[in-house]
Amino acid sequence: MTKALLLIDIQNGFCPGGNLPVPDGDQVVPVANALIDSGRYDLIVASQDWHPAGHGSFASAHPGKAPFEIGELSGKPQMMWPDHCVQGTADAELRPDLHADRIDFIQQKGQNPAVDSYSAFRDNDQAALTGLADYMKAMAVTEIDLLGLATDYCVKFSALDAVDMLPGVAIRFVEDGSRGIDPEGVRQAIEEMRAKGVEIVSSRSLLAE
Ligand code: VGL
Ligand code: ZN
Repeated sequence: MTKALLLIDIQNGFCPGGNLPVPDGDQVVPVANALIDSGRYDLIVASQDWHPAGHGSFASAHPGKAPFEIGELSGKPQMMWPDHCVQGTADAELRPDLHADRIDFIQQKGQNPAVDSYSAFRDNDQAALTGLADYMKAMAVTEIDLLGLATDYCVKFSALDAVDMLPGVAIRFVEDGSRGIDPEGVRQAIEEMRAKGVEIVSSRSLLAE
């Protein structure tokens, strides 16, 4: 058994004070740290939203569009985000209070300005792979517990892709280690994950195993 912990986008930009703050986003850090420090994982991976300046998901790249409106990117509907997680800025750094010295591998994503990439495994158009699925296969991963930011975007799409791209691997979503942008979106995300076979768990139950 190779147990992996997958930490999704626990970055300054998605926490209070960041450019795309998720309500209470910083509260996932102690949960992530407790799991990191538990010693129960053979492999710890973090994803990092890593956009070039002027990325096509930014409202600022679309004249007349405001953040959180629906726009278009490469001919497809795209949520217009505030500028966030620009490569090399403090906004894109992992949270400084995350126990990052224990992280084995960081998967960056979202570098292509013409397509967004919510999932840590592939772009939203499902064409370009990040390489994370192959990495996890090479490491013979059998279980993935995932958590982070934001439940209704990057966490959800990463979980759904993990089910599709890593057949036979047990995927679990750690609910108390995750926060979302929109409460209704979070409710739907949890339903979608559950329907796809993702187990919904708490850090307390994991730490008691
Ligand atoms: C995310 C919106 C835009 C996320 C990333 O990490 O959930 N959301 N980029
Ligand atoms: Zn982004």
